[in-house]
Amino acid sequence: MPPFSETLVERLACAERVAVLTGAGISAESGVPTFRDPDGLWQQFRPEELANIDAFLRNPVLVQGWYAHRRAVVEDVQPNPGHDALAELERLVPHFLLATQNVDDLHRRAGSERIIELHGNLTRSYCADCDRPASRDDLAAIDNGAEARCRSCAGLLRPDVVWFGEMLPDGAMERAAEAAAQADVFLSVGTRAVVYPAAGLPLIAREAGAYVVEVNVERSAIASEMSEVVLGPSGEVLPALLDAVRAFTE
Ligand code: BJW
Repeated sequence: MPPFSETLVERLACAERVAVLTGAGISAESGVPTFRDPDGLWQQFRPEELANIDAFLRNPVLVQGWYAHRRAVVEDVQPNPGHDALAELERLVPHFLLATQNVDDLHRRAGSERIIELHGNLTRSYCADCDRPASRDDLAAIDNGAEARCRSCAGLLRPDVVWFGEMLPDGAMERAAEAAAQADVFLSVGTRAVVYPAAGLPLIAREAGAYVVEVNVERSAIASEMSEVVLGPSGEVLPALLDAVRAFTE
């Protein structure tokens, strides 16, 4: 017995519009640590120490080093069958949008194209003072335990990610919210759903009448609001769901 319902398969197979929100859990099976699970990133580092501008300005070497470590981790791993299934789903559905909270670039590497990166992308950096984009060479000082600084103005270089208290990229939330409000089916995959405004997207979809489904190894903060909760690793659940949708339409 698959862990999902026939209703979900039918809704997805017939959907004109599908929107998806992903979180750290979808990359867990690639070997990228999540944020808040027992072996997650923030068990070693408290979020308030690292993921806000004040912490960065107070201790740039620590924060730049943490992100350099994470860049190395994501460059060393591959997208998993969960990422692949979402890239494939995009090709099956007439109108599709994937909003990800992840900064690891794995959806793009899996072939997804209709992506909104709500929290930015770890592979890019820029100057915190003059906004000039930084190259990988500009970050070389980090490997020697020194501050990486802008070659134009000597400002500190920071990752192109969204920290607590910062605005999401221009228009990102608006586009994601519009897709959520129009979706026939909305999938919320591998997120604890505690960080806003991203965690509000499934609720926007639900309020607008979508069939809203959570895929997670455990129930999230908003599981009780879902039309259906599918418990299991996304790298197994999503390919199985895709197979079932294909079988339904054949
Ligand atoms: C699996 C699995 C497997 C494991 N298969 N599943 C409204 C209400 C309350 C607060 C706020 C609000 N609006 C704004 C706020 C403040 C704040 C906020 O949300 N705070 C809360 C914590 C209370 N939000 C912000 O500050 C946001 N900005 C903003 O709102 O701007 C407007 C504004 C500005 C100024 C003043 C006021 C308003 C910005 C939020 C930025 C979040 N940034 C981070 C860091 C990004 C950079 C980096 O990567 O370092 O984004 S925080 C971190 O959490 C990261 C993640 O994207 C995000 C979400 O985490 P996620 O993905 O849910 O990960 P986990 O680890 O928590 O969960 C993993 C899940 O996977 C679990 O459920 C597992 O079970 C599951 N799982 N294996 C399936 N195999």
